[in-house]
Amino acid sequence: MKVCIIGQGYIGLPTAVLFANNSCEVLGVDINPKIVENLNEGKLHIEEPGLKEKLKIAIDNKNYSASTTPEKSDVFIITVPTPSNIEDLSCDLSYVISACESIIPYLEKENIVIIESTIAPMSTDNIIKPIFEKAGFEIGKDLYLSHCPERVLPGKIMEELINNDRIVGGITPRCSDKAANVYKTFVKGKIMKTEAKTAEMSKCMENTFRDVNIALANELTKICSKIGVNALDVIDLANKHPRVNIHSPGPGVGGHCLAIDPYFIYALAPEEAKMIKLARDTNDSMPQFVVDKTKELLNDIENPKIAILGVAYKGNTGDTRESPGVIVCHLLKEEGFNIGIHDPHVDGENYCSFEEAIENADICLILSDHDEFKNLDFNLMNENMRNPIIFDTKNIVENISNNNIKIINYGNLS
Ligand code: SAJ
Repeated sequence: MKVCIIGQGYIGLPTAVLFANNSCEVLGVDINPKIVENLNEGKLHIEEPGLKEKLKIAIDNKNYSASTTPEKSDVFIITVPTPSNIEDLSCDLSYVISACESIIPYLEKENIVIIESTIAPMSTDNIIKPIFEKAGFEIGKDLYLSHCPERVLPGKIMEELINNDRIVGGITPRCSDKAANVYKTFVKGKIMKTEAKTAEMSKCMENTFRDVNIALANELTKICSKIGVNALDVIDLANKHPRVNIHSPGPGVGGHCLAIDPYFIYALAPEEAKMIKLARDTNDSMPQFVVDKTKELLNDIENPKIAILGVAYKGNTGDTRESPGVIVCHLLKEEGFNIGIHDPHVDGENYCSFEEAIENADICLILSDHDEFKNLDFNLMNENMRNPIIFDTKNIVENISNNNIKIINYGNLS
C-alpha cells in the first residue's frame, strides 16, 4: 500500500514513520522545503521520544521519503494545522482545503482520503466533500472520504498512535470500512466506525472536556487564594472520592488543541456553548493571575529581577504553541520587569542558562513541568538569588527540606 501524508508535523511525521515501518511505501509531503530536505537526511524539526530512531529505520529500508509535492498513491492522509480564525474564533480550514486541492491532480478512482486534522463539526460534509465532488469523484462509490481524528498526547505519540482506540468517521459506511482497513496496518487499539460529523464532534468535545475541567481547577485556585484555603489539598482530598477527578491548576492552558478546539464548537452555537466559552475565558485569565500574584510576592522590592523557568506549554517538550508561559513573559515585559528566561528544551536569543536566569533574581517563577525542575539546585539558588523565593505554578518542585528557599505554590497562595 502506498500512503501519501500531507503535512509532516507533530502528527503527520510519526504517522508516516509508523506506516513505513509496517511495510507501506510512504511519501511525506510538506510545503516547507527545508523540513523536506532535513527529513530526507533523517533530521527532525520536532522533539518526540523514539521518533528519530524509527525515522532512520524507515529511511534505511527505503520505505520513507519526503517531498514538497504529492504523488499517485492508494491512500492520502491530511495532517495539516487548523488554527482558529481571529475574528469569530471559528475553525480556519484554509490549510486543509489547500492540502485537499493539492492532491486532486494525483487522485485516482478507488483511492482513500482521510482527514486527520482536527476540524469543526460538519466540515467534512459541507466543505471537504464538495472539493472532491467538483473534481468529478463520487464519494463512497469511487473515492472514499473519512475524518479520523488523531488523539495522541505529544511526548507519547509513538506509543499512543499504536495503542489508542481510533475513531473512523466515514461519509458513507463503505468509506469508514476502507479507512478502518488502512489503520489496521499498525493500530492495536479498537477502531470505532461512525459518521464523519460524529467523529468531528467527538474529537472537539474530548479536548473541550479537558479544558472545562482544567478551568474548574483554576477557578478553585482563585477562590482558595482569596479565602485562604489550600487548593492543592482540596484537590487531593476531593479526588479520593471514587467519582471525582479535579484536574490540575496551572498558569493557563496551552498547546494547539485544548486552547483552540473548544472555539470550533463555540463558533457554531455561541448561544448554547456558554460553559465552553466561560472555561476558555477562565483559562485565558490565568497568565494575568500569575503576574498579579508574582507582583504581590515581590512586595515592595525595587527593580526586582524575575527568573522564569520554563516556557513550553507541556513538560519535557520544547513546544511553545499558545503557551501560557510565553504569555506570562510577555505580560511581565510589558510592565517593564527585568526577566531572565530559561527553558532547557527551548533555544533562542531571548533565553539564557539556568545560572544566568537566577543570578540576582528576587523570585523564580516556574511555568512548565519539566523533569529538570523537580530537583533544583537549591544551594546554587541560595547563593545566587537576591531573594530565594520560588513560585511554582505547576506544583512540580520536590525536596523542600534542608534549604532556606521559600516555595510558594497554588496550595499556599493567599
Ligand atoms: N493542563 C492543566 N491542567 C491539567 C492538565 C493539563 O493546566 O490538569 C494544561 C497543560 O499544562 C497544557 C494544556 O493544559 O498547557 C494542554 O495539555 P495536555 O497535555 O492535556 O494536552 P495536549 O493539548 O498536549 O493534547 C490534547 C490531548 N487531548 C486530551 O487529553 C483530551 C491529546 O489526546 C490530543 O490528541 C491533543 O490534545 C490534540 O491533538 O487534540
